[in-house]
Amino acid sequence: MQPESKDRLIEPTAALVDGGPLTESQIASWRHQGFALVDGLFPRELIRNLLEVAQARFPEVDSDEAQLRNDFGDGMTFPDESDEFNDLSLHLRLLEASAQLLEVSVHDLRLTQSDLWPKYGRPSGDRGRFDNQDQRIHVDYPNHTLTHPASWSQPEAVEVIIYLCDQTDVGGATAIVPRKGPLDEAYMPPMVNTPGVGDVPWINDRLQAEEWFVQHRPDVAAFRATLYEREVYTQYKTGSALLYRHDVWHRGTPLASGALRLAHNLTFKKADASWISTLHPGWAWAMYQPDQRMERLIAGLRPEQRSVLGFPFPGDPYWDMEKLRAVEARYGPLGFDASPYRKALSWTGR
Ligand SMILES: O=C(O)CCC(=O)C(=O)O
Ligand SMILES: [Fe+2]
Repeated sequence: MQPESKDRLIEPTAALVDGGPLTESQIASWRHQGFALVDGLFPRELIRNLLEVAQARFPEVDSDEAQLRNDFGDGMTFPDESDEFNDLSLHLRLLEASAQLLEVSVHDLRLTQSDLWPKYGRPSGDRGRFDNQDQRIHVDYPNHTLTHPASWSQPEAVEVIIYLCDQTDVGGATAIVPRKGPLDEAYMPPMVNTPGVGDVPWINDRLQAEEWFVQHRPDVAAFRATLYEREVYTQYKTGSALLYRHDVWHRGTPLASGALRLAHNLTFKKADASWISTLHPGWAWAMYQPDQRMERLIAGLRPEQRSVLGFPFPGDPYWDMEKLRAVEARYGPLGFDASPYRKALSWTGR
């Protein structure tokens, strides 16, 4: 299940330096094939600093603790105490890229996932059915949405993996099955032939999941075998972003034994897609943290970034002068600038 021929390796392509940030061909790749692997979205320094923070946060590769980590629990989640993590989660170039893909304004996006987790390379052998080293091919929608993704031409969310390492150093490419077009058998809805959906048990490990299908659903096992045959593999670099969708077949592949891969996963949805859940505690829950990270973040963000957390945008009918004064009283001491909201309010005369 490792990449053999060069045409199965996907190299990142550069984002635009000014404007965009995604190029027409990156947008077309996401829209038609279901993904784009993009470089140059973020300042190198931000990525470098976040990598340092994350390396200090997680167990060392050769520790016993590292060997026990076999899934994506216990990562860093938004809002973290690290400014770098929060800055990357709401980086304007990332928001603009997601807005381009979903064809909405940045302030009509909502953040529903931001977590960073380590993956440790471990020797092969039976690692258990929930192990994430060599994942079964899957789609991500089941643990993001209460319903089923809308038709392909009406995407409701963008998923992102920002890699903080180089694939050539650590392995662990993400395997993806590019969609061939509207008649592609692999992408005919409903997409239910995957572990954890309907009466199929949730199994993460590839060998054990496929064994289950061979035993219980041989026709589905044959279908899934075609997915593995069609995989391509991300040759990511430090700072590359994989932009994909909740309805794209993909999976994590094994790391080099003894290696550590750090990756930051995010999802942005369209504001009105209430059926797509936020994966973490509600953002206001962090207002209980003694370090006041969330208050400081809200106070310092730009209006469109606040809006991505659900804070009403300037001009939103939510606002009247009383509410604005109260919110200003709350965050003003931390540097909140109410003027964009006040200006929009003066236009509407409320
Ligand atoms: O680790 C990867 O490259 C992909 C992970 C993934 O698809 C998942 O955990 O859902
Ligand atoms: Fe996934």
